[in-house]
Amino acid sequence: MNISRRKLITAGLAATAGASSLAAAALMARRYGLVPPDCKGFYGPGETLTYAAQRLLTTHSLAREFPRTMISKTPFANEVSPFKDDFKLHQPGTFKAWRLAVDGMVTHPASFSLSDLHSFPIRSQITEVVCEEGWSYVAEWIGTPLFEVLHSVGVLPQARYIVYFSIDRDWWESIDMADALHPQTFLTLGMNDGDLPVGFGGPLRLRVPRQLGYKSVKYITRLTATDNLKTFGKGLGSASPEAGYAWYAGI
Ligand SMILES: Nc1nc2c(c(=O)[nH]1)N[C@H]1C(S)=C(S)[C@@H](COP(=O)(O)O)O[C@H]1N2
Ligand SMILES: [Mo]
Repeated sequence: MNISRRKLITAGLAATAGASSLAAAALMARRYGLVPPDCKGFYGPGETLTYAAQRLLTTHSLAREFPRTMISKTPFANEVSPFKDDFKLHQPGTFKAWRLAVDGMVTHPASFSLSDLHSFPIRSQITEVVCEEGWSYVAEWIGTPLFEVLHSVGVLPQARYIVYFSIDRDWWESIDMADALHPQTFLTLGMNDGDLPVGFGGPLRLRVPRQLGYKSVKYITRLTATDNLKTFGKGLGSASPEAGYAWYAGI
């Protein structure tokens, strides 16, 4: 999409939202394929407007990165559900048997060990985790950009979303390809120069720094590429909208 067309649609979205109803803006977003999976219901038109406007304006933007001096001295690990036996089997130790399955709309479905993941290019970023409850912290995250792994399995061009699942069963999320291929979206293996502690999602966490903390799911075991989110859970794109939170949580 060229800039002037993008500007035109954005202006159109803003104008229709301002002038009359959000529903009119949502109609327009639908015409351009900018509708999030949780577009129905009371908050639907608002969600659509947020997602569509963000995608048109900020496709290539980076989440803010911080200098090393701003790394939080005491980062806060949010509480997670009690670990079940399948996780405890991996603890304590080096998570030698941990696997990340990658399947769905890919040419070469694969299952990666942590050391397989370490053989991809490793990058680091100092970004903030922002919880919807109002707290945040800054940390260094070390890992391989998700796009490296997606390229290696050959994601089909028809894929529109990456759905990701945790061993922590209730947690699963999805992101569109703009975020999945974004250079700051990391399969995270380390934090602040060390291994990723279990409290912060170790051994493997997907960091999505352009969205709120709840999209950065801990204990990732599977990724799947799809063109349709309707077949997952209640069809709203992830566990969050099922609990009343937005699927798209851009910051
Ligand atoms: N598997 C799993 N991932 C999760 C959560 C969780 O409870 N389980 N909490 C989420 C929420 S709501 C936030 S704000 C962040 C918190 O990250 P932190 O524990 O590193 O502070 O993790 C997210 N990822
Ligand atoms: Mo959160």
